[in-house]
Amino acid sequence: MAKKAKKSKTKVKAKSKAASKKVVKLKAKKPAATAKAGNGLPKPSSRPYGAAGKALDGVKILDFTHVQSGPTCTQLLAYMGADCIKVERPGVGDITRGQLRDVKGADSLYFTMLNGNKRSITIDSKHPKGKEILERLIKHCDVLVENFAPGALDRMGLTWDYIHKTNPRMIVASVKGFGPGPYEDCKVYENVAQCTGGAASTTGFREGPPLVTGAQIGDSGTGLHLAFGICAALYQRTRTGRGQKVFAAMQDGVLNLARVKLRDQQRLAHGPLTEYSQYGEGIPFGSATPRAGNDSGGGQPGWILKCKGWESDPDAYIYFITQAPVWEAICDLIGKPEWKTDPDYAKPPARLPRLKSIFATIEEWTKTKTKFEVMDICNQHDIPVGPILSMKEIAEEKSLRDTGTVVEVDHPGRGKYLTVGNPIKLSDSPCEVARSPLLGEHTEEILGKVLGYSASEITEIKGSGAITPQEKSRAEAA
Ligand code: CAO
Repeated sequence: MAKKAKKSKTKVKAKSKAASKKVVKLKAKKPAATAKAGNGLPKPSSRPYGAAGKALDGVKILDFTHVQSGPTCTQLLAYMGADCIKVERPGVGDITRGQLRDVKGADSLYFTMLNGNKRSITIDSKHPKGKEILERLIKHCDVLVENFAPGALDRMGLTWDYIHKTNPRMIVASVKGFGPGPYEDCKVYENVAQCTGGAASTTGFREGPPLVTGAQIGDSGTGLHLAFGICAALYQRTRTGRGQKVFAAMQDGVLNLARVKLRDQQRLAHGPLTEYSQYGEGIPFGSATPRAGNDSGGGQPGWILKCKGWESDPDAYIYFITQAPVWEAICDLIGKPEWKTDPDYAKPPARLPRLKSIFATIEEWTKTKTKFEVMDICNQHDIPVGPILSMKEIAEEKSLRDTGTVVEVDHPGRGKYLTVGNPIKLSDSPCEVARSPLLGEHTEEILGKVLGYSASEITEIKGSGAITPQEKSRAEAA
């Protein structure tokens, strides 16, 4: 045995000798190897982190988005440094400016929280002069982003063929409700996507109807998918030099976020889903993934439990995960040390049929403490739990303000408001959140400074009706 070990040691030595020989060889080829390691990139900047510009500096976006899905996408790109030029209908603008208004006459929070860091230009895209301005914008920009109803962009004359001919480098990014298929022509809003993407049928309690979630996974979720596609297309363009179409269907985006439920659909063919509390309750499974209440979507069972004050505070709850590695600590905390060795509780498979009664027992303990006390105590033992935070608590949370995830900005029409800053933090691309633009606030600036129209041309454009409201639009906006 000892001999064998010695032999293999020698082998290792021989191998490492060969390896060091290889290193010597590589060293001899130093200039070529260095060039390859650099991957054709410039020398690393010597500027301090955060002082070398922003990730998408120089990227120009022709932002034809409205409502939520598209604006979410372009706001993220703007947070990353892109110049977002939002084109809006004269006199009307993005419909959300006036929806769910809280301050009379001012842009709504619906609009202001989705359109920060952008510039606004009003153009009637169906007016001949408006079309001419748009052509200049298409030549100027890198990406056109839109989420009109199916066919609307084509009806404006902005077909892929026309755009690609006008600017072969332009990336055309679209959100639609559905991909090609029976529903491709349908208009879609958030909850339609949640329902058709598999989220609603798998959300809620088994005994109740399907449920939509408060998180806007159809709109904001798809906007996020689209932003990722745009960044990938921008990167590919650095090699190909040409633009491409980027398409994100809301149904697909929701399904991507609900993929664990499609996982469970396939598992059903092989037996019951033992981590669903339905299994422990002895209720048979049907042919499709059922609603699972507050069961965890992963392999570690969890549930929402009442905490001190639950009788009067609708958010006095905590999500509690009975993660297997900390099971013994949970037993000690809740006063059930005997469960550590009891064969009915000691191992995860034994616990699965008893989840309901186990969580009821843990709840007797959590009910004696506030959700924050439970959080503190459990974290000392590495037990994963999460308090149910109300929007009020989130708005007031200092750490979210400190990281720039919740930001207060000032607006000339409505005063100070809170918005969500960039949820994605880049160490070399700082994000300063700016207020949303007023309708057409930058029209003249863009016509003159970006598109090169002279002062007399701008006067002529103003007189043409291409950037000012027609009587009908004025009436609609009122
Ligand atoms: N100048 C002139 N006309 C303009 C214009 C401009 N600057 N901007 C928009 N318009 C016109 C469009 O050309 C369109 O006219 P046509 O119907 O004659 O072609 C019209 O305004 C309305 O556009 P729309 O159909 O997109 O808007 P809508 O309010 O009827 O529908 C929505 C809204 C969201 C259902 C639809 O746009 C849609 O399905 N979008 C794709 C999916 C999506 O993003 N949904 C998320 C919405 S957020 O919940």
